[in-house]
Amino acid sequence: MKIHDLLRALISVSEKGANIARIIRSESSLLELLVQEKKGNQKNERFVQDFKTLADVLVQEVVRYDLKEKFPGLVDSICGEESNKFTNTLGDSVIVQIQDTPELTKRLLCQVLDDNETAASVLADVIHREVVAKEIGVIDDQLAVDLQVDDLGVWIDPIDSTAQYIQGDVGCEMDGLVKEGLQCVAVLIGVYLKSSGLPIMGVINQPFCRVVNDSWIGSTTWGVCFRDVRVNSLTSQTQPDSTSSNSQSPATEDLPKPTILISSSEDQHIQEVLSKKLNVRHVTGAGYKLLGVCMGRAVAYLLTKNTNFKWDCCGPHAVLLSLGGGIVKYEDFEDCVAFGQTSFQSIPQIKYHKPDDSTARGAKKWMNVGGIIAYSSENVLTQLAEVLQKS
Ligand code: 2IP
Ligand code: CA
Repeated sequence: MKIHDLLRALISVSEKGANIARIIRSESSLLELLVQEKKGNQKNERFVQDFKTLADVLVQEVVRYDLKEKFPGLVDSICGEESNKFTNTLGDSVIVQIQDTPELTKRLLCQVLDDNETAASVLADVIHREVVAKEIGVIDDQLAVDLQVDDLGVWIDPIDSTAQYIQGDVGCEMDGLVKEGLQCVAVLIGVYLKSSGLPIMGVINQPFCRVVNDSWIGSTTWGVCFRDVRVNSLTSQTQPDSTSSNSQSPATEDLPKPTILISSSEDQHIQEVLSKKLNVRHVTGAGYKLLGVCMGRAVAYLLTKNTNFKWDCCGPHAVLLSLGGGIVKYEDFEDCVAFGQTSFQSIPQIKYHKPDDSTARGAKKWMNVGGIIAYSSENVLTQLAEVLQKS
């Protein structure tokens, strides 16, 4: 398999996932299911207590099914955020997997959707609809490099920012970023090497990027960082790094403060420290914050807590590496700062092949323990260290 074959497949399957996400919000029969909360008796004997879980699982399973069809060797190496096993209160289980025909998929969906034929049929139709990948064009030559299938692992976050997806508000943009809203939703797919644990390819698909004629238009960002191949969909659009020195630049005091993205649940003390030298913005969604850094709308995303996961970071991490940035563990960086280090190249990048905490169970097993710093270039770490050292 060549890099461009897998990349094309990731881009089209992410687009299929994005289509499912958009259709669920635009078809009234499905939207109704998405926003309704089943309570009390209504939950009894049902497989899907909340349709949002099914929406997540469907996107994940479509990605799994399509990749498996194209690259059978990948089948046991594709992992996602969600479990595809639905169990009702009577203890019966249904495994949601895409079937080989729309009719069979519809029949399976009917089981978990309480015989809602309309919803099952709309979903089966979009799941089996062919999506053609956007052309990745002239860079194909650079991407004609062989990959060893048995060394590849895939992480899928089918719908990142699920809460924003359900709420369905349109976020108001300021300097190219929204605080919250449908724009924060992302389908994230990352490929890593099992041998090194490092990401090599990633796709960030924003199903709800902007509204044109009352319809949502999506946007896809991708990147590859494998051996000496560094290619991405952004390079020509990336903003100049506001932290790099340039003799033509205005005096430092005239420069706007660089932007750093954080979660609204971030530790208060660190927020105060960062605010002294940086423009701190609360933005929802791990994937959306990482996309913001990739697009040059912020120089970094800092998270001190254990609240994000391998599937949140793997795809965007590959894009950042392709741009000369990266993602390291916040605690490792903090230690270097405490020791007065000024170079941060020795800090290992976050890895994706094994749990950070091998004793953890369930989703926690795949938590990024010790927080993260995602950065657009090495200079950003130096600048952040100065800010933290002075605190
Ligand atoms: C969530 C989602 C949240 C994010 C959290 C992720 O993923 O991206 O928005 O928290 O880290 O795990 P925050 O917005 O505070 O950064 P999901 O929606 O897939 O559960
Ligand atoms: Ca997520």
